[in-house]
Amino acid sequence: SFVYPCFMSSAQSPSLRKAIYRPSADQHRNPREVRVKAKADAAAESLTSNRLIPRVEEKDGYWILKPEYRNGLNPAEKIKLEKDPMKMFIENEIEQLASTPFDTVDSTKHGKDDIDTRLKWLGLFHRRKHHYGKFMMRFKLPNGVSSAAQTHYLASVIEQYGKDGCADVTTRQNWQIRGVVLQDVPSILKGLEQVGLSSLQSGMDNVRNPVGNPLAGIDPDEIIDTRPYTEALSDYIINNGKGNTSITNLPRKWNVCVVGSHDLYEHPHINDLAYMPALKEGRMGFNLLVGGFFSPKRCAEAVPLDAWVPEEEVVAVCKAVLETYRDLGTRGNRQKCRMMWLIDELGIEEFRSEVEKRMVGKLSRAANKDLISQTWERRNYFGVHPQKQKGLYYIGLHIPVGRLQASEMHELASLAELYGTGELRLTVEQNIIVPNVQTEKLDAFMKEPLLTRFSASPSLLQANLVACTGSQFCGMAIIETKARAQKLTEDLEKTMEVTRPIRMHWTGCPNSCGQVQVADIGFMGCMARDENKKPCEGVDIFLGGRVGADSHLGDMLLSGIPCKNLLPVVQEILVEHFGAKRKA
Ligand code: SRM
Ligand code: SF4
Repeated sequence: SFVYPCFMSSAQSPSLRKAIYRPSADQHRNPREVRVKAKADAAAESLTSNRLIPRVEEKDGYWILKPEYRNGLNPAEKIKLEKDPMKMFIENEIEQLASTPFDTVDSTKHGKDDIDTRLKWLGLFHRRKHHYGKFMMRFKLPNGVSSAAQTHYLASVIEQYGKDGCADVTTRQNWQIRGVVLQDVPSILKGLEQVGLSSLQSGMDNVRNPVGNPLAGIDPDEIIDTRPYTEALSDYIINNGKGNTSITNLPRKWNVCVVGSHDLYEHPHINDLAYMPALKEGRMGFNLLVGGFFSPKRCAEAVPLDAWVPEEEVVAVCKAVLETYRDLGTRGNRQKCRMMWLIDELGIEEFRSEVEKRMVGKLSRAANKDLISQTWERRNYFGVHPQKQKGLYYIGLHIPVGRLQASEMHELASLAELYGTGELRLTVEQNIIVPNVQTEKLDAFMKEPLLTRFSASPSLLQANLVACTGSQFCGMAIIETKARAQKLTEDLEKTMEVTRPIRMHWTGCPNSCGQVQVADIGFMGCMARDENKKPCEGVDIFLGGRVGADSHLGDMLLSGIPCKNLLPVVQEILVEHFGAKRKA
């Protein structure tokens, strides 16, 4: 039988069994209530009343750490203390920064901190390591809905940067654009405002893009249209594009999603706050999950808060959860600052009562059951599907590893205008859905040449392929991801026959932006050793992540596989775990 380059198959090899990374129940596995209860009991015993005193206070409109909590801070906290990053937007410091020569700004520590860190509050990420002087820009695109004007505008920005300019669909159903130079930022910010987009608060210790059902409002089987909620959340988060300083000094990043269908396209189990549609006494509302996150040292699935809110309190409870986290979260070791660490420390009941304190009125206990079917099979959104509106269809298109050039964005937006309403829907698998196409226009749409590149019927291996940015642009990357993911998938298609979709995710480092833990097969970048013991780019391979009703996180199966030896390893995994056959 086939021998892995590093290990035997997991069933056969004792050394591999030892090497398999098994996260403790504490980290991954799913006995949610048991874990939370145990922590709550321990926490209740050890909590002192001082622990519930807020650690931040408002000063001149900004939230800062009280002096008595400034010991042992991590570097990001020190940068925030020196100057609130939102000042660069709210007090328009960006104008002056953009008109100063880049080298001059970059010649002081303060300037470097502005460029590399504080500008992330404006959605600007300096690509110092691989593209000095060039920025990636990220947005708020609630529910992943992009109008034709927005898509054309973003395309027009990147096209002026030639080969440096391109765009990505991200794993939070968002756009990112590349090649931006500082001097252009003030005019880009104005352009964004004109098309109803904002880049505010999209990096560092801020709330990320609110994710919703990509089929919201058009899916005949949806439970609830998530758009009003994701939009309301986004409006609150960035204060309608003016910046919301009350939540821009969080202890760490924070993710939110609103679930709209049984498919759980939104990945509620890996968000810091997830709204699960649930009826209580005949009223529509949401049960809440809290604390899901990934980080290099720990991954945790969200746990129930035992709370239900009616529809009209969606924003109020988000605000209360965020303020609890802002006030009480710790700000030392960056690896221990995500909200789940606070939940663990306080215990879920105490955390819940702190949330309640920050709301007007009482927080209801969870509805007995949410409305998510436990037996639902997650649907494939590629190709043509009827909408709930008679005579209209949506068409799911595959965007290889989420990467687009300016001309392709323009063309997609134009097609959406010609055949639909101009709208595009971005998905967390880095794909795009074109909604609102009339029956009589379907045939012509399906014949459009762009569909040879962005297929409506991608192969079972290509369809759900996800890859984070990787070393082409990301300074944290250990390996290149997007091109490699494509190449391996093409090689697998040539050599293997599969009978069902297989979700392969690539992520360039343990931050897991490419969410390998939710994939059927996940590839996480690491340094490995080749046959001559020389260091080379490699991956740790994850297996068994599930999405949908029985969602849970996958485990590491193999570690340190050199990328160049990957094809036979993955072929074997496909045969052993996914019933694939080798082509003759
Ligand atoms: Fe991420 C940092 C890209 C989704 C966990 N992520 C980064 C940075 C900003 C690092 C940097 O400064 O270079 C990456 C920018 C690279 C670039 O040039 O594009 C980056 N993350 C991405 C994107 C673009 C991956 C993609 O190709 O789609 C995703 C953007 C989403 C968005 O629109 O906002 C992206 N990142 C995620 C996700 C997935 C999710 O949200 O479902 C995660 C794991 C989930 C989570 O956060 O709980 C994720 N990114 C991280 C982390 C680890 C966080 C932690 O608590 O340790 C970092 C590093 C950090 O924050 O210290 C990070
Ligand atoms: Fe960069 Fe790592 Fe995130 Fe990939 S997983 S985008 S390499 S930080």
